[in-house]
Amino acid sequence: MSAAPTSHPELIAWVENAVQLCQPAAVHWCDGSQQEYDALCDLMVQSGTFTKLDEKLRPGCFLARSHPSDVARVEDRTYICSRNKDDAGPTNNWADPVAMKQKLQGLFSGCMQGRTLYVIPFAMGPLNSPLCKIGIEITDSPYVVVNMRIMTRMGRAVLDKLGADGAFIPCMHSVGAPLAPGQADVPWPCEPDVSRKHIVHFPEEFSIWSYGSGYGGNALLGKKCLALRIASSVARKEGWLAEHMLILGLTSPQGKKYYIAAAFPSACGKTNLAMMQPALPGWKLTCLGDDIAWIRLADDGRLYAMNPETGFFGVAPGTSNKSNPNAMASAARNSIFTNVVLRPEGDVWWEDMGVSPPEHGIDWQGKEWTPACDRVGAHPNSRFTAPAAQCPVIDPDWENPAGVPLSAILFGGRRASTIPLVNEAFNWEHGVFMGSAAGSETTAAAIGLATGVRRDPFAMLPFCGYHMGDYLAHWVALAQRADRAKLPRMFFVNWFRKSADNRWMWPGFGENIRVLKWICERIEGTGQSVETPIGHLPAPGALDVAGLNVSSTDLAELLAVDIDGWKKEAADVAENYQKFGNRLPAALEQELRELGMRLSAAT
Ligand code: O2Y
Ligand code: MN
Repeated sequence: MSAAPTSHPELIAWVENAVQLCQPAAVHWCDGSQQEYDALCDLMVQSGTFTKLDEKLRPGCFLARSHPSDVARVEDRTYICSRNKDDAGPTNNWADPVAMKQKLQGLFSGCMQGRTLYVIPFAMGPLNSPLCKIGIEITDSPYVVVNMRIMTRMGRAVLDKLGADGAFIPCMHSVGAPLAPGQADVPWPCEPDVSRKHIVHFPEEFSIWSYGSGYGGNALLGKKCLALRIASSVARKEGWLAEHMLILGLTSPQGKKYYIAAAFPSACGKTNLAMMQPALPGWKLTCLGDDIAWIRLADDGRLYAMNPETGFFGVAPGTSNKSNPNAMASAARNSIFTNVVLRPEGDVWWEDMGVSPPEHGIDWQGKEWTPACDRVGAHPNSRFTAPAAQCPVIDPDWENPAGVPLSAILFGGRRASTIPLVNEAFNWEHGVFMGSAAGSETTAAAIGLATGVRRDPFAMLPFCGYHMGDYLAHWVALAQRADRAKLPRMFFVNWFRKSADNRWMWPGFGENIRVLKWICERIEGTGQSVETPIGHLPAPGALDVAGLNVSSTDLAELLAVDIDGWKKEAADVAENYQKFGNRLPAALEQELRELGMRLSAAT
C-alpha cells in the first residue's frame, strides 16, 4: 500500500479496512494533479476503456463505451438504509442497515483483486464555503477517478483542508469485477447481473456503498449519492436544503441581476435552461449550475444557493448548437464522452446533434453503424462530462463560497395538458404545494418507468435520502425561520404543452426568456397578473410575445385555467399525498383543500 498522504487516523484506518476487505493489487491516493489525470487517461487508452479523440477536433477528449448492462442510474437497486423503515418513507427502497451491511461485506470481499484501489479525496462546494462537505471515495475504476476530477474539487487540497481530524463522508465504490491472476481485463468492467448491483445509502451515519456499476450517478458518488441523498439528510439535520435544482443568473437590459433556481425532473431540460441563450435582446443569462443546488438561509434573511459541483454530466442526444450552444462549447475540449458514436475522423456524434451523421461510424456498443441502421448510434442516456469553467456563460460568482441570493424558485415538468406556461404561487406554502405536486409525463419507458404523470415532488423522488413527507415539512418550516418578505418568489413553469393535434404549443429554448422576463417583472412589482384559482397567471398582454410565432389562440390556451383538468390534477395530487400518511405537513393538506374550494367556486 502506498504511504497515506494524510495524518488523519480515522481516514487511514478506514482505507486500511477497505484494503483488507477488497484485497486490491495496489493502492493509489489521488492528488488531483493534471499529471495524474493524464496518466490515468493514457492507462485507459492502453486498456481499451478510452479512445482518444482527434486532438484538433476535440482537444483533450476521450470516448468510453460502457457495458450494455450498465447505461444509467438503477433506481430499483438504490437503497436508503435507515434504522426504521418509516424514516426512509414510501418513495424509497428501504433495507435493514444491519442486514445490508452484512450483504455488502460479502459483495465487497475480494472485489478489487487484480485491480488498483484509488482513494479520491473530494469536496462538494468551494473549500472555503460554509456549506462545503468533504467526501472520500474509494473506487477500483480509473474512469470514476477522471470523471470525479471534472465533477468535483478533488485531490491534495481536500486532504489539507481535512487535516488530522476533519469530518468526511465515506463513499465505497467497486465495479464488482475482480480479476483472477492472469485474467485479461475488459474495457468496461462491471457486474453484468443487474440484480447484484447495489447503490446503498446509510442516512443516519452518512455513508455510501456502491457495488457493481461504473456508470454516472451509480459510481460518481459525489453527485446524486452524496450531494443529494446523503446531503438532503445532513441538510435536514443542519437546517439547510440540498436540492435537485439548476442555478442561473439573469441580467435585465436595465442592468439588474436576478438569481433563479429551478427544479425539474430528470430529462426535462435543466441543462438547456441553465445555460440558455435568451432570444430577447438586452437580456443576459449566466450559468451557476445545471443539476444541484445547496441552499442556506443567511444572516441577511435571504436564501443563498451554491452549486456543489464543478462539471456537467449532460445527456448528449438532443444537445446541439440550436438547443444548447453553451453546452456544446463546454464539451468542445477536455471532456469525456460516454456511449456516443465515434466518427471515422476521431470526433463524436449523437442523435439530434444538429450536424450530419457520419456515413459510417462505431456506435455505443462498439459496432459498425450507418445512418441506415435501424438502431440509434448513441445510447439515449449517453453523456458528456465537461468542466463547468469551460461554459462560455459561466457566472463570475459560480464559485462564490457564500453562494448567490435567490430571487425566485421555479418548478416544472413535462406536461402536455392542463398545466399553464407559468403560474406564480400566492405565498411560500402555496409554492411548497406546487413543488410537492410537480411531476412529469414520462418518456422514460427506456428505463422501465410506466407512462403517465410520474409525481416527482421537487424533482427529488429518486434523490431524497429520507421520508418525503418529512422533506416537505422541512421546506414548509423554513419560512418560520425566515423573513417572508425576503424569501424567493415561487413559480411553476411548463414548456411542454401539446395541442390537440400533437404540436408543441410553446417554442421553448431561448424563447423561455419571455417567461423569465415576466417572472423578473413580478419580482419588481411591475408584471401584470390575474389572480386565478391556481395562482397568479400573466394578465392578457403581460407576457412579451413581440416577434414570437405563437398564435393568439395557442397563447390563450397556454395561459388559461382548465378547471376540469385542474380538478383531476388536484385529485391525483391528493391520491399521491395519501402515501405520506401523517407525515404530510398540515400546511400542504390545507393548500390542497383550499385549491379544491377555489376550483369548486370557479364552476
Ligand atoms: O444515468 C445517470 O447516471 C445519470 S443521471 C443524471 C445525470 C446528470 C444530471 N442529472 C441526472 C438525473 O438523473 O437527474
Ligand atoms: Mn439531475
